[in-house]
Amino acid sequence: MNQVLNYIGGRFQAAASGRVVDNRSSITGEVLCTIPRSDGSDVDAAAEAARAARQGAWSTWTIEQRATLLESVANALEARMHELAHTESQDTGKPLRVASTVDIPRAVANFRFFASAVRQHHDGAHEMASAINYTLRRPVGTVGLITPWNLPLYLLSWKTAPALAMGNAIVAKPSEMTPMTATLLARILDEVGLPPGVFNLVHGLGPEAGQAVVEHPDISAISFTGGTSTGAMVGRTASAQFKKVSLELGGKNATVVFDDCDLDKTVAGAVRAGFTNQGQVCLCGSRVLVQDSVYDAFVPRFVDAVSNMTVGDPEDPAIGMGAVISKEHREKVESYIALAQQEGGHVATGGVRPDLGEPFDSGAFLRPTVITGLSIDSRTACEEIFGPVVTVHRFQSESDAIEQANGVEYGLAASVWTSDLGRAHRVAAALDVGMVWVNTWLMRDLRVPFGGVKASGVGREGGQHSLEFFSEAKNVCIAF
Ligand code: TXE
Repeated sequence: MNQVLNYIGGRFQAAASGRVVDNRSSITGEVLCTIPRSDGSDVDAAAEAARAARQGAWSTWTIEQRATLLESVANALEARMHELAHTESQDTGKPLRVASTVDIPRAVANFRFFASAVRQHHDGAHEMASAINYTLRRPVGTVGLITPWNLPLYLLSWKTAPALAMGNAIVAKPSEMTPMTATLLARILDEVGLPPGVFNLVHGLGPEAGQAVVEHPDISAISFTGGTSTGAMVGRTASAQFKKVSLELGGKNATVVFDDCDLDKTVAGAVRAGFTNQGQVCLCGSRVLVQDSVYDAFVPRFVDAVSNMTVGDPEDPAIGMGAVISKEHREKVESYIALAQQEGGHVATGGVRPDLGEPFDSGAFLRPTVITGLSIDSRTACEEIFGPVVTVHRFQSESDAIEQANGVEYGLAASVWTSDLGRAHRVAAALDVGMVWVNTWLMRDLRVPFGGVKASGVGREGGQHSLEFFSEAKNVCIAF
């Protein structure tokens, strides 16, 4: 895949301007491919193709036809699992093992799940003394899907499947840093017979192609996953045009460790929560809050487990962590490690680049890092780093734990580790977040609401929440 193309109106094509941007490997630093540097004119063409598709045969497709198509997409993704996983790993730097067991299987599951969910979705009827109300669900129209680089196909499929299920047309803008599996998805949608113009893919830079999607008057809803500051801009622009908006943004999630936890499970869980996908998941537990009475038992075991993690060639099945997304991102993460030391933190493990030899020394690898001794309100402990860096803090009581966990601008997720059922319920209820896991992390049921509060976003995705976001409810009241 030397040159990735846009997919507009059923045709693979370059940007109208002919301009391209390089997409570099974070594993070796080499150019993997070029992508079209699309601008407003490409987004206009995509929105026009989407409008034509909505006015064409697509509007007559039944729920059953759309669900069957989603199943065909799932089957086609599954048949190309190896190619997709390999491409995702090369494009992101994540271990091939992770792409093969998490990212691509989840993309398959997203299409299967929404095929089933849309068949079963129903709205209630409300009877009155002399009338009955019922709700019709109509597509929103053309929807803009803007996705990040950390879980490229996983997140694009999480939005594409429910948007198609509800009969919308799509203009998708994947991250410029990870364009490749989106292009493979476009090929698959083409092959399984989605009518031209229903799914359009526009590659390019955020402030150019992404901004044009958000601003386009014919795009009626925006589903965005990405950074909080970008999300704020997207929200402002889209709301001013009365578009529906779903914003899934950043997090600074707490892993809360009580002294009555199962220590073995908690250490393993905290490592997984901290460092999955090189710490580049919005749900990652990047602040570990540990009860004082178990701090000295937990921290050395946690640090030891992190020290033993392997970092290197993403194709090596035994590897624990691959590369972060880019050298620029590694520099940002390293600047936080330097800041932590200025703020009085102690690097208990990591903080350095591994010595892997070429070609990997030209990539963006970083040892997993644990920092202790920081104040809970230090910048390092409060700002989203989005890399393999975890800070560890002490707390005394349940109420301290809740106060510390809630003391950040974000409110996405938390995990609570305890064997006291009452405490689990109390703490889960008191945390200002959209999702709480107890004695686990990132265990997902696709039916449940997904999303955050405060600076972590607006709205919920998942199950009926996604189907409702990607449709408009219309009430019909019939008098007897
Ligand atoms: O995200 P951006 P970036 C966080 C994380 C990371 C930071 C920046 O902290 O370090 O965000 O990452 C498109 N109008 N997360 O720079 O910029 C962009 O092209 C419309 C958290 O990658 O938010 C891409 O497709 N679109 C996160 C998408 O927005 C614009 C995952 C996300 O890019 C745009 C990733 C604009 N003006 C990063 N500017 C999570 N919550 O999972 C950019 N884009």
